Amino acid sequence: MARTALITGITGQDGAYLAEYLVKQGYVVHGIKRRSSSFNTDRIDHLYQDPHTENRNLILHYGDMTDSLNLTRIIADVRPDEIYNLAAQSHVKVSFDTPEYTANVDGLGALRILEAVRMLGRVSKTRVYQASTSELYGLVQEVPQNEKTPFYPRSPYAVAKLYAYWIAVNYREAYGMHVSNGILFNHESPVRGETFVTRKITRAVSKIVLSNQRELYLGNLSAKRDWGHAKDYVRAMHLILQQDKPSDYVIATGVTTSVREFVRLAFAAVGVEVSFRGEGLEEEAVVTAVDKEVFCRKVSSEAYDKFVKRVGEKVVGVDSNYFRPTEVDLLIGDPAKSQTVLGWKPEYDLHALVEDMMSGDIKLMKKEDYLLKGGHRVLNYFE
Ligand code: NAP
Ligand code: F7E
Repeated sequence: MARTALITGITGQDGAYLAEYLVKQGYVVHGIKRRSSSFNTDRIDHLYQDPHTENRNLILHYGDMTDSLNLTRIIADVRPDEIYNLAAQSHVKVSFDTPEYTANVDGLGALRILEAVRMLGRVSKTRVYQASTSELYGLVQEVPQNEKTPFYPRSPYAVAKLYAYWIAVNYREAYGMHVSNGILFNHESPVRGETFVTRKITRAVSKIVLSNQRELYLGNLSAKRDWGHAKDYVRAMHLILQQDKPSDYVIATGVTTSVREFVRLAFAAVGVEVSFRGEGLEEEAVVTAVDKEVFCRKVSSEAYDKFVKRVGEKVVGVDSNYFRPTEVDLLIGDPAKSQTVLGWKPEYDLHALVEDMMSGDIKLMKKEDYLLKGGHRVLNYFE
């Protein structure tokens, strides 16, 4: 019998990669999708099966993390072997604007899932993965951060996720439930949400080199993050639920990089050298050189002729609107436990991640350009 997984947040970055991975492993995957005025299934369209198809391995259900009746009914109907609770209002800056909603979805949402499993008598039948986060470390108390590092959350998002982390631990200890926290450090991909900093950078750099945008504005360029690839991180989620005993795991690369350096790497991926000058709100990046061979190969020779005229010009500036009321300055994870216990190792390093994101966005921006000029092709991120 195929195993059954239920993924909340299946339309998000991780939900899409996880669904693809589990379908390949032979699972029947159920996903919860909230109602929206547009389809919002771009990331999983390549997996979608018409409801009239027999023996489907991807089935979507309408639902919402704020609706416990709905979540309970879905869990009762699906009777999953594994639940991956990935749904969240996941943007840290937005959580300062929507703190109550974030607490409801990210904090109480986790409780609703756990309590539904318990009420339905599925404690020994359903394993639960809770999407915890390196944001829990916030104002870091130790460098690097491991499973024993004390938490110090710095945003409504992180505080909501702190509740979810501890309610998961509590259900494990109180009821013997197989529930585990994956404390995942930042992970990105070509389908990362467009307003997270890495994707904001790779999209903008792609538009800038295609001469469709002049400048990119960012917030704190000095923030440092431990960035990995989502494709590697969903493998870790699955491994965590395959362990005999539930536990909590840090998933990270062990390498940290500043936002400023990520910008430099994104331009470098298409043969453009930029250098930073000035400080604080006056800091900016200017183009210092263009490698013709790399640029023509990665972008196009047509675009080269236009872009090369921008040597010496500003392409990146700072806008204080992107600063956060309380910032997380430095994150770097210690993945020793996940490497030894789970045998997990990432395949992508930062350079491979930047390459993947830049080639995805160059392709996408060329298509958007084509659409703007009257083409009618449907954009599909996974093409
Ligand atoms: P994401 O791309 O923002 O996806 C979030 C998913 O949650 C989307 O499918 C979204 O639906 C859904 N969602 C939001 N509010 C909902 C609600 N009220 N009811 C039902 N579904 C709702 O996030 P991600 O990067 O894939 O991250 C997955 C999980 O891991 C999140 O819990 C995040 O907080 C956590 N996490 C992420 C990272 C990271 O670096 N990516 C690191 C650590 C932890 P829509 O598509 O309709 O918006
Ligand atoms: O910011 C700085 C910003 O929004 C990273 C979520 O997936 O990972 C993510 O949270 C850093 C911060 O991710 C801009 O101030 C500078 O220091 O890409 P981000 P995040 O806040 O680390 C964790 C692990 C999660 O759990 C979350 O769900 O970059 N930064 N300039 C900027 N950030 C953004 N978004 N936009 C800027 O213009």
